Amino acid sequence: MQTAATPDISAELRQRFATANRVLVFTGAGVSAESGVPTFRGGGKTATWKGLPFDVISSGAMLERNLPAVWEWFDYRRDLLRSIQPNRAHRAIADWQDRFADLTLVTQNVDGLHQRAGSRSVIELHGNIWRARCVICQTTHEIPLEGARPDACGDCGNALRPDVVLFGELLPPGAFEFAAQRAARCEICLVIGTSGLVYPAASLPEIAKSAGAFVCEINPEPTGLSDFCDAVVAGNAGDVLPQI
Ligand code: BV8
Ligand code: ZN
Repeated sequence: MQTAATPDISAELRQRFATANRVLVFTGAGVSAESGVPTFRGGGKTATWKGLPFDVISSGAMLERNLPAVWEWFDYRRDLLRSIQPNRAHRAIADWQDRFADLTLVTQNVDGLHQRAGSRSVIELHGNIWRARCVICQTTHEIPLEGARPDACGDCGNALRPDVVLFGELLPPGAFEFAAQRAARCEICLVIGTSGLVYPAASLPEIAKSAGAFVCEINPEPTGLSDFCDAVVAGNAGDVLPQI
């Protein structure tokens, strides 16, 4: 059994990494787990809120019914994030921007930790917890790391909502299409810290694979995507990424 500190990285993966130009990195909650952000479906700390399962409180239907409850859930999560730092996995991915000619980072996460670690152009398929959006004119407002969030739209005075894609809601226009285009061109697709259950995001590795990319999963657990990956490195992202 490999210990966490010596993940099993094949010579083939190293070789491909050494020669690749176009790399797509696809991340999920697992890349933030070592920073202390609870994942949604792994381990004991599955996210529920006041007895409501995650995909109920984080749904478009709940937002329509009870916006204040959804704000309370997101305010709570932002409070947790205030004292959380990016981890070695986020930093390794940020370093790769200068290592590959053409690196695309696509994340399902809303925590903004990739940006705080120095990643520049991040495709956020599910939005960002540090942004609010007007329910009427769609104007977005940054939410400061410290201090209260704006409670009404600065342009039209109407209510704001989290600028996050909830279950049953459409992804930001163009975000998925752009990510799919990049997935169809990449040589290597790294699938890091995702259970691969949420669509359409989870179809990106399949798009990369069918376009001929070498797909490698990095996750301590097997997932629904593991079987079609060309390589699987069983380990924590914070241990594995700095060693690839
Ligand atoms: C859409 C923002 C189309 C919110 C998120 C029924 C009703 C409504 C919709 C559906 C339905 N059935 C299916 C759907 C579609 C639904 C979907 O796919 N549901 C799944 C669950 C069945 N998708 C949608 O609703 C999407 N929209 O389809 O619209 C449409 C068409 C017409 C009309 C209307 C709509 C929108 C999906 C976006 C939902 N929002 N987040 C919030 O954060 O509160 S998704 C949410 O799950 C997070 O963003 C998260 O990132 C994402 C995926 O989870 P993962 O990132 O994979 O995290 P998870 O905890 O699952 O796994 C962690 C992994 O990390 C594990 O494998 C673990 O082993 C690993 N790990 C742990 N530690 C480490 C590690 N790995 C590495 N290192 C470690 N240290
Ligand atoms: Zn407005």
